[in-house]
Amino acid sequence: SNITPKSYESRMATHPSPLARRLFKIMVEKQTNLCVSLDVYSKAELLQLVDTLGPYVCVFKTHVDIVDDFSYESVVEPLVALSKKHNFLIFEDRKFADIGSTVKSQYTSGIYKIVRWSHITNAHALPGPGIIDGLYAGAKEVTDDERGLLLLAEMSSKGSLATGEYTDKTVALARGNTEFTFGFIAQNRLGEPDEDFVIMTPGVGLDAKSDGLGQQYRTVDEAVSGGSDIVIVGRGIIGKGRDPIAEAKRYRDAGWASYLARLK
Ligand code: 5IU
Repeated sequence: SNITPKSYESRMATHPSPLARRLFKIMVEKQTNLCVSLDVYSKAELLQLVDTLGPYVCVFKTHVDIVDDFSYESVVEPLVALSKKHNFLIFEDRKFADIGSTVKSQYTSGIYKIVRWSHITNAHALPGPGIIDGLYAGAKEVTDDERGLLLLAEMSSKGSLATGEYTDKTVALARGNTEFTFGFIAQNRLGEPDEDFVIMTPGVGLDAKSDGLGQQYRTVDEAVSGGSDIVIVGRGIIGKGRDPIAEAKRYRDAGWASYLARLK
């Protein structure tokens, strides 16, 4: 759809998902639509990046299963404390893909217990509506806090199979529970003009076009003018040889400028 999304402020008042309303509030207060992706191996590095970049982001995206020295007490507890200190949401990029019963267990149990601390998570639409039902049941069972799910409607990687009819059917699935399924990981705005799905977009970089392993980068402005609400940036900010604070400011400023331009 080429309809321009409304302001974050107005969507903060009307979105069907409590989690999305909380997210828009943070974005408006901090004037940022930047999500930093933290694919790092050590908990010390993870927590240090979160504390220094916290002021510039609305969301941190994690892959806690790649942290070599992970423990719940030494990673999750300080991460949750930092989310309160800096007012951001946590997005564990778990990409669930199994049947409802299994994903419910994966979301709530094991060493990660994702639902307890991650405000946002994501899932493939491949298994059908049971995957949403399972995750929603897990959230309701474990916590009274707001939780939200993003479906993977499109991917940034070269040759992705999530296109066309698959993407359309993913959008249709999300309509079944918009209180929980508040948006998509996607490269473009999705849904009808009268619907409000939050679009979070990976594959954003201002310096590189690709990474040699299938990742494809677009600029911040390409993403936001195409309907992205939140840009997800990893190595462009925390990659080897970069100054993470300087880069976070650069991407935050670029993201907010593109958002303001889109409103005009
Ligand atoms: N990620 C993508 N593309 C996608 C999806 C997830 O890059 O389509 I779905 C993840 C992978 C990585 C982050 O954790 O987003 C992007 O990191 P870089 O900005 O370093 O490429």
